[in-house]
Amino acid sequence: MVVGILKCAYTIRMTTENIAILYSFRRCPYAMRARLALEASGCIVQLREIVLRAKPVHMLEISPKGTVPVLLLPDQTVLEQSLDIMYWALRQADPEQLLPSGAAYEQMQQLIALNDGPFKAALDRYKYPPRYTDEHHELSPEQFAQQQRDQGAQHLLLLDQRLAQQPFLLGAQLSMADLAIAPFVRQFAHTDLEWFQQQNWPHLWQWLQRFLASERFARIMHKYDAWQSDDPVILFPPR
Ligand SMILES: N[C@@H](CCC(=O)N[C@@H](CS)C(=O)NCC(=O)O)C(=O)O
Repeated sequence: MVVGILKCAYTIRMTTENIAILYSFRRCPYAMRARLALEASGCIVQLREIVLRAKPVHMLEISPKGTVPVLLLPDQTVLEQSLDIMYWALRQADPEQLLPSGAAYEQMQQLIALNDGPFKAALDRYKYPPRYTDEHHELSPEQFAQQQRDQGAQHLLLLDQRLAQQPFLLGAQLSMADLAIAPFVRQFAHTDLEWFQQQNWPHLWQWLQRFLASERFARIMHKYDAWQSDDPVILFPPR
């Protein structure tokens, strides 16, 4: 039985026996960006919510590195990097033209590299200083966290400058860059929301608020119980 007739090329060929499987974790920013792109593409997948401390055996069989998101395609291809899942989804269908091309594509790659590299490193250290005690040296955990917060803030100030010129990271329209980066800015903001709100980055704050208030964000943050192997199929995005 065909269960989805949408623009997404993969979904048009999809049958109930042949639906891609997404292993996901609701609060993970990498999984969020994957779900955002899937939602934007109109591609339907079966969602399996996981608990990080008890990963499903099947997930580890197809992707032994043990991180989410993981997407298993009907032809058994495994996509185990969030960006690969975003590209896959938007190449299936991109009704809002979120995938940039030319110079904008290069800019997006640079922004994502800064986000996933130095910004994410600072975010992790700011959020979880006890995990990095060997890097604290003479600093107290609080001083270390503050140092890392300030490093992350340098990057956010650059995003704010960009957003002072244009409503979205690459220009006048929402793009994959916004979807790939906003979940990480959200996580940084929520580490100490009061501090975040006091900073002088009004354009970044507005951009984040628009993202958090969007219907799309609400849809990808729908809550699911942790998946059990005998559960019925749960289709994502939710109807
Ligand atoms: N490079 C990966 C990173 C994914 C990642 O690190 N996900 C975290 C959750 S946010 C994870 O699964 N960590 C494994 C663990 O904590 O056991 C991607 O882009 O998908």
